[in-house]
Parts: sequence; structure tokens; C-alpha cells
Amino acid sequence: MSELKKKLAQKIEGWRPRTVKLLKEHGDVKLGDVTIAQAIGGMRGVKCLVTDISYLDPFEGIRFRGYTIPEVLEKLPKPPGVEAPYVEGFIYLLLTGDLPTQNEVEEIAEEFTERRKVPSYVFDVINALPKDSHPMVMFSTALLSMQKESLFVKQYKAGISKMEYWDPTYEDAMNLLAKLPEIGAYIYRKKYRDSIIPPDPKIDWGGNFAHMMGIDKPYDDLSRLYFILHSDHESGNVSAHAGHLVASALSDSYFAVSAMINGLAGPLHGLANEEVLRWIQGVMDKMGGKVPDKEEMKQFVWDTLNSGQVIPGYGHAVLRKTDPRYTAQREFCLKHLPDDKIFKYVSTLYEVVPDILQEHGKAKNPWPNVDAQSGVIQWYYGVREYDFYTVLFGIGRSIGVLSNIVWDRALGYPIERPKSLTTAMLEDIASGK
Ligand code: AMX
Repeated sequence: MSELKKKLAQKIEGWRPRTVKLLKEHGDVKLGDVTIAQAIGGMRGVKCLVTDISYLDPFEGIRFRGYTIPEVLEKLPKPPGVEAPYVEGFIYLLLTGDLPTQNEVEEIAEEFTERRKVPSYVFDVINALPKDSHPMVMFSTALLSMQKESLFVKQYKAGISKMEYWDPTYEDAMNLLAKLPEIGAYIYRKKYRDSIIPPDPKIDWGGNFAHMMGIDKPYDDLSRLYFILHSDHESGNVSAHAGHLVASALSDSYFAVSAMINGLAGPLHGLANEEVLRWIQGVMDKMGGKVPDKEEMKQFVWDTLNSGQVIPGYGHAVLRKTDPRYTAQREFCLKHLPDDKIFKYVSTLYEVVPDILQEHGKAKNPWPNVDAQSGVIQWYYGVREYDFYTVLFGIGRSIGVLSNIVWDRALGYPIERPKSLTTAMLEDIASGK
């Protein structure tokens, strides 16, 4: 058994009594009330999910296992001579709650190398899809096609005890995670370059993705940063929640991750990074390539709002300040591409959009989210097919979703089943009947 799995087993043993105690002794304690506005309004703010992988404070932003983004970037071990940490070490942190040592990270990197081989039928499945399929369709289908590999399904059928569910779930999670960089890069190279670069077993998870994409340094660092930043954002967002919900039926990790990818593909969620670039390109076309000044940019923003569309990359269901994931990527841009024209567009937008959204008076959060900044960096390093951007998000998000599913099984969370009411029932409740 690997050190990571041993550590995880210990953590699970230590954690279970907490959940049992809460349920047994405090199960009736109220977490809040639910209003009609929340029931109609996408359950916003209803406290009814539990996760220890990450927590999102509306003003501070995300903490992964208690660590802020700057802390994660500073404290996790890094491959020699690079700026961003090993994604492998971040996976260790999300699964166990502990910061790994260099040795522990290297052990996971080796484990991933052993688990990395993608079955050849996965490539056949991708190749068989229409060439103009969206890359998120290719990604979701590729992941789903591997469902027959699930060890959870085999052991479940063999009658494994509920207490042991987490073990094959962990195996499925690690097997899936090990393969994601190659599947993602394959989709890109196949769809847009028509040539494939095989993985290099000597390179780490994030660096290998950059290698298979065929893009030079510092794209490896960007990849590590990107996957870490996009990994998790509590469990109520559409992708994380879709993964958790599907897994709650004891559907295995392949079904669950494919489902979460489908949720991520919506323009109000992960597809917003693609929308941001498309929107900016539209402005660039209208400006004949010139960077608009603030007044001109304000006009573009108002035109978009007045035509009934949202400003992609701005607003958030929980956050009420600039997303620290936006800030981390902005810092990368200020360091590596400060003079890039599209980055200047993004920066000018940051100067004008929050005030306009406030004046517009609808969005509860006028500040930029993660998606406002991510496309510009990909574009700069030559990934200009913005249809692909959400696949990058999906690779990162899989880390958080799979960590959550392992813990869902470890703590025995049941099938999810909230209660529905009819409109007439709401009307009766509203009128006091
Ligand atoms: N531009 C214009 N209007 C906006 C807006 C924006 N960026 N963000 C919110 N609004 C509007 C909403 O459409 C809604 O209008 P309505 O009352 O006419 O329906 C109103 O403001 C209130 O919405 P909200 O409570 O502030 O947001 P929400 O929780 O319902 O939705 C989100 C959150 C992210 C879907 C929304 O802000 C949005 O559409 N943003 C643009 C798309 C985007 O960037 N998505 C990515 C989010 C991060 C992620 O998941 N990857």
C-alpha cells in the first residue's frame, strides 16, 4: 500500500467518529431556514452540503484544506527550478489535509507513472467522434468510455462492505487522475494539430501536460498553476455538485466525473472562460485591433448589458470580491506577459466593469471571477482554440471532485435526495394556509 493510501486510511479512521457523533448527538441542530426565494432561486446560500476539501468565504475566497491560494503556492513542494508546485503534492493535500514532503510527492509521481497508461480504445472513441464535436464532448465521452475499468464496480458486485467503499473509489480516482493529462492533450493535438506527442515518464503531472501539448516553458508552470487553481470551489458549484450527486447513487467515479464535466460545459459555469475570449475578440475586431481606452471599453460593456447579455468572467454566486484565482493568474500575467495586447484588454475591463455592474444594479458581485483571466494566458502561449479552454478547467476540477468522492464514500454519505414542493404549495405557504 502506498504511503498516501496508508495516510488516507488513518485520516478516515480518525474522521469517521466526528461525523457519527454529529449525526447521533446533534442531528436535530438547525443550520438555517430555507426561503421561497432560495427554493426558486437555485438554492443559493442554503447550507445543506458538507465537504472538508475546500471552503469558500465570500470575501476571502477559496481555502484548500484551510490554506489560501498564496499559502498553497508557497508551501507545497516544487519540481526543481520552477515556480508552481507539483500538482501531485496538491492532490496529496486535498486527499489527506496534510502538506506532503518532497519524498511523499515523488512517491505519488511514481504511482501516477504506473497508473498512467490510457487504454487504446479511449483514443478510438475520441477519433470516432465527429471532428467538429466540442472538446468537452470528447473529454466527457472519453472518461465515460473507461467506466468498464472501475474497480469500485467490481468490488461492489463482489459484496464489499460499506466501510470499505472508499478503497476501490480511491483506486478509481487515482487511475483516472493519472490519465487526465494525456487524454486532455490528446484531444487538443488530435483536434487542432493532427499530431500526437507521447508522454514523458520522467516529467511530473502538470509538466507532462505541457510537454504533450507541445508548448515550451513556462507553460509547464502555468499548467501546474492552472490545474491547482481550478481544482475545487466548495461542493455547491454545478460541476462539483453534479459529481457528488451522481456519485451519491454509488455510480462509480467514471460516471461521476463525466457528469461533472457536462455541468462544467455550461456558459454560466466553466465555459465562461471561452466566452470571455470570444467577447474580447469581438471587441478587438470592432476596434481594428487597437486597445480601447477606458471610455470606449465602457461603451462596449454597456452595449453588451443593454443587449441583455451578461459580462462573461464577472459575477459569482458566492464570492463578493475579486476572485483570488483571478488575482493569482493576473500576477502570472504581470510577470510573464505584461505587454500583451489581450492582457491589456483584460486589465482595462478590470478597471471599468465593476463600477458599471454596480451602476447596472443587478449582479450581486461586480468583481471578476477565475474565468476573466484564464483565456488570455492560454492565447498568449498559442492555445488559441478557445473551445478547448474548458477542458483545461475540467482536468483541474477532476482533482477536487474525485477527492470529494473518495471522502463521500469514506464517511458513508447517503444518496442525495432533497424534497420538492409544487408552485401551489409555495403559494399556500406564502399566504399562511
Ligand atoms: N453581467 C451581467 N449581469 C449579471 C452578471 C454579469 N456578469 N452576473 C450576474 N448578473 C445578473 C444575473 O444575470 C441576474 O440577472 P436577472 O435577475 O435578470 O436574472 C442578476 O444579475 C443577479 O444574479 P446574481 O445573483 O448576482 O448571480 P447568480 O448567482 O445568479 O449567478 C453567475 C452567478 C456567475 C452565473 C453570474 O454572475 C453570471 O452569469 N456571470 C457571467 C458568467 C460567468 O462569468 N460565469 C463563470 C462563473 C465562475 C465559474 O463558475 N466558472
